[in-house]
Order: sequence, then C-alpha cells, then structure tokens
Amino acid sequence: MSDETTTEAEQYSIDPTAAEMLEIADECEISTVFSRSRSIKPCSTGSTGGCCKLCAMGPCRLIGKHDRGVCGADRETIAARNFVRQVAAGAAAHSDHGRDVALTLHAIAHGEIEGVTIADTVKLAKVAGYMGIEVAGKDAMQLAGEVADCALAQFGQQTGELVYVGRAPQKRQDLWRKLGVVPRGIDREVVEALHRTHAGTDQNYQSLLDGAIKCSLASGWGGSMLATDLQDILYGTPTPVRSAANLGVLSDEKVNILIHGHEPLLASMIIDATSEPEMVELAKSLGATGINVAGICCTANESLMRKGVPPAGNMLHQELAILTGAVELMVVDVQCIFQGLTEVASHFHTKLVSSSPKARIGDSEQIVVDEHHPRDAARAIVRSAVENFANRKDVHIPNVSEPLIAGFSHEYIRYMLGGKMRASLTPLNENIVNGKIRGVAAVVGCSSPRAVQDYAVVNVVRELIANNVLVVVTGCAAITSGKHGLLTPETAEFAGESLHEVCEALGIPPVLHMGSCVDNSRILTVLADVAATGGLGDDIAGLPAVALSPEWFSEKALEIATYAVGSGAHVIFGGVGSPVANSPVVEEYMISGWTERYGGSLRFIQEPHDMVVATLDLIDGARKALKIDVAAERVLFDMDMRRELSV
Ligand code: SF4
Ligand code: MSK
Repeated sequence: MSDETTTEAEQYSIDPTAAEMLEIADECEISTVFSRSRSIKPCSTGSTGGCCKLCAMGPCRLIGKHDRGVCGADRETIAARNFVRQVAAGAAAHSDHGRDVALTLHAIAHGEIEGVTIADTVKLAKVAGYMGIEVAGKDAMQLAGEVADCALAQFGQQTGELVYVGRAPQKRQDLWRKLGVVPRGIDREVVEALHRTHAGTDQNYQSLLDGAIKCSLASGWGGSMLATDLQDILYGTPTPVRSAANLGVLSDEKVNILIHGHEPLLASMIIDATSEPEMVELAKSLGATGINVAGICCTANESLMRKGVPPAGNMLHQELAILTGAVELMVVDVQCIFQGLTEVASHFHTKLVSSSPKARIGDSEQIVVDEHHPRDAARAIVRSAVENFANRKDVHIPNVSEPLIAGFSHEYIRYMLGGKMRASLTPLNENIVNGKIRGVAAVVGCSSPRAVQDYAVVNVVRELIANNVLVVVTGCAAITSGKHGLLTPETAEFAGESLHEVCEALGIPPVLHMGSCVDNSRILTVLADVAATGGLGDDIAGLPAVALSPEWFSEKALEIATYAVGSGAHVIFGGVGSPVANSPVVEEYMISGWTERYGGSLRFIQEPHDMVVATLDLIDGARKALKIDVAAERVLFDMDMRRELSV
C-alpha cells in the first residue's frame, strides 16, 4: 500500500518519465521513494547535526536552550563528530570497493579467475610506475600481481604515506605534511576517524574536522583512486562511446536486465553472457527478440563508460524502472540500492537478485558470486532473466531517451586536447588563461527526493556552460545530464560564445562524462595535471575550478566533498541544507577556516541559481588572484529561462 499517493507527480521531478511512472505507482497503490519522502518529514535536529547518540547517556538533542549534551559536548563537537562519521562511512564504502577490485586483480594475476584477463596493459605499466614498481622484463600477469600486492598493502599500511600521495602537486603534499593530514593507510584512517569520534575522545571541532580531511584523503588519493585505476586495468580505460539515457532504453521486445549498484565485475560478465548464442537462442525460443542490458546508478556508469551500456536512469529511477513492467531481472551489488525495490518488484514479475555477500536487500533472491567463477553466476543470472520473459504482463515503457557521449577519462582528455603523440592539457590551460574557458566545474553526485529530481543539476549545468564554464560530470549527475540531452556536442549551442568556439575548435562537448562515484578521483588527477601543466599556479588550490553536488544524498558525497576540500578545491552542495547547520561555528569554519587552512571550502546553498552565482564568484576570484581576469559578462538565468528548462 502506498504511504501517501502521488497526486501531482510533476512536483517530484522535471523528468517526464518520472511523472508517467508515478501515475502507475498511484494506480497500483505502490509506495516509492518519492511518496515516502513526502510522508516522512526529515528530523530538523538530526539533519542539521544537532543530535548525538554516541552513548547511552543520550541521545542528546541540542535544541532550544540545550547547548551541551549530558557529557558536556557542545554544538560544535556534536556537529563535527557527526560529520566525521559520515565522511568515514563514505570513505569506507569507496575504499572497500577499491579493495575488492584489488583482490580481483590479484586473483586474475594468479590465474584464479577463469576466462578473465588484463584489458589495459598500458595503464597497468603506468600504475606500476606510480607505485615505483619496475616494469621492464615483466609480463602482464607478473606486473599485475605486483601492482595488486602494492594496492592491497595500502589498505593495511600502518605508518608512512599512501603511495598515491605522491601524485598530488608538491605544494599540496607539503601542506598535508605540515598539517599532519597525510593518510598513512586506508583502513587506518577510517578506523581512526571512528575512534576519535567515540564518546569522550576528540572534542575540538577543528581537530575533528582535520580528522575528516585525513580520512577522506585516504579515499580520494587512496581507495577511490585505486578503484578507478585498477578497474581501468581490468576492464579498459574509457574512450568516448555513444549511448542513450532514460527509461526509453528499455525494450518492449527484448528481455531486459538491469544492473544496479557500483561494481563492474559481475556486470561486465552479464553483458558478455547476453551475447552468447545459447542465451540469445533461448530468449528467441521464449518469444523475445534478444536480450537488452541497461543500468542504474554507478554500475550503469562503469558499464556505459567502457561498453556503451545505456543508463535507464539515476538513483531515483531504480523503482520507476521496475514500474514499467518490462524488467525481467534487476541485479544489484552495493551502495545506493533502495530496500523499497523489494516492494515494487513484488507487484511485477521482476526478479530482484542481490549479488554481494555484503548487501542482501530485504527478501531478494541472493546469488553470492563465487569469486573464482563469476562467469557461472553471470550465466545463471542471464538465464534466469530470459526464463522470466514469459511471465511479463502489461508493459509501459515511456518513449523517452536522449542520445549521449560518455567515456572521457583523464587519459582520453589528454589525447583529445594534445593529440596522440603529444597528449597534454596545454590547450585547456591556454584557453583558461586567455579567458575563453572561464573556469571548470565538476558537477557530481546524486539525485535526492528532498529536491525536485534533476532540476538543480540541469539548471546548474546549463547556466554554467552559458557562462563559459566547462563542466565535467560523474555519478548520478552524469546520468541526469545524459537524460536531459546535455552530453552531446550539440549542447555547445547552449554554451557561451567563447566556450562554444573552444568546443568547436577542439571537437569536445561542453559537458564531459568522466564516470562513476569512485571516478571523482579522475577529476583529482586532471586538476593535479592542470596545475603541473603550467600557467595556472602550482597547486589545485587557486585554480579557477569548483565542485558542485546540487542534489546530494549520500555519505559518500560528503566524503568526496571533503577530499576535494583537502585537495584545495571549493565545493558547493545543494538540494538539502547543511548537515552541520546546528553549529553555525562549524558551518562557517568549513567556509573560511578551511579556506585559510586548505585553500578549499565547503558551503551549502539551496537554490541552483545561487549555486551558480557563488561558483562564478569563486572562479572569478581565482582568476583575479592568478592575474588572468578578463571582463566577462554574466548570463544569469531569470525565472522564464529557468521555467523553460523544466522539460
Ligand atoms: Fe550525549 Fe555526550 Fe553521550 Fe553524545 S556522547 S549521547 S552528547 S552524553
Ligand atoms: S550512485 S552515491 S546516488 S551519485 Fe554512485 Fe548516484 Fe550518489 Fe549513489
């Protein structure tokens, strides 16, 4: 039964497919994340970091006249502690993902996974170089084994520095050392963050927030960066690929399999299994014309970037996809998977299969993948989906999808700008210096039902490119951009004159899809490379670049924000308010205190237009400090222009 019917579906999303699907949810009295978000009001104390439940003397809610918890902890300590714990959870999620990829590489190098090999030996050699591993005279498997060993050692390392710290600009490394925030080992920093936030431990908000920075850097320049690199080695470094996005990528004639979560291993084998003649024949014998794979969230992004698998939607589309009645099977791995899927799936023929031993979703069927024989699990899943086709009943697939181009890895961006022989970011830097590109914005992260789905991301991206800001996107924000037609070269039409000109000259779209959540580490690599290329200072801090997450929802998003700040970037989050608003002191410290200490900041701004204004201020401030400011007219969207965006 629905918690609350969705009477005006349009209020939830600017994506027309959401409105269409939510009407079906209402008719069938099925609750969704959208309806539940309206019936469950957020707790104003918890959402602002004012509630502490670290010990049994509490929980203590610091509201009204209460300025201290039972133990005497003040608003600053409680808000900061809650924040550190969120960052630690995000770092744990991204880094544990990285660990699993390292374990997969290790197993492949030792011949323990049948039928899988190394996809990118060039990247393997490059990563070995980052790790100080001698490449000469070794075959791919030997090198892969040594790289996997080094990667795995990063998790349990107790002292010293993570090896990838050396990839940050020298100035940044020196600052981290001076401030004592160099991550020593990935697991160690996550554990320390949990320790220092235990009741009665660290009770100084500035010290706590340094702890958040150190823990997040262990992910940004550790677990996440390893996940990206090792996935590139295993599945290929992305290059541009054409695809399409939104629910219209589902097929009414083919068996539909949805891959959802974050990990690419099983998904890539499922994709391969769907083209095996035996599976195709089976599908045809049961009345389908073939087998179609589409994705949700970041398993979608990983598979899109490397194999062109179309994303059916971002995080808020996971239940809507099943409401089409056209999904034979959804296989989920880890992160961002709603338990609400089980209820929606129970109204349809859709099989919900969880594949990770870490993430059983309600009463979903669980196929725990034998890590040494993942192909067997992939085939079993595809077979199960195909056999379920006969159970399909009414199908309602919105006829809506947009073409897109994805696959802009750091490596490809260098080739694209400098050519194969002299791959480099020099043309990017030159165009930033001459003002044709005013700055760069990374629009990343999730979609939240607490905001209107897609509204903030679409508005922010369009207004930024109209102001000659080159945009890179990852995660669900990338899928949102794709769904709304912003990932094609034609999007340059909406760009400001000078950015349009650069895009035409370089043959690039003004909005570049750089991958999944862990692939925010690609953005760190690009920023470090921009600093190293010259002409724009010698650190990430001070670059005319800003990161935004206009519709964030997860702890991982906060962790990404924190490692971006620690790396010297200014970050703006929107959609919902600040998770530390119960302490104006902490809220302000994350802006001015962090700017002073790290050269980066984190601010929470609700409205998309205000986010853009703040972004342009930060970019223009950086240009002025670099003495490359040129008069640039602002194109600030008025109400009519914004209304036009509401597709
Ligand atoms: Fe309350 Fe202090 Fe216990 Fe937190 S740690 S619940 S503020 S007594
Ligand atoms: S899936 S963390 S909702 S981006 Fe990476 Fe999307 Fe955010 Fe999950």
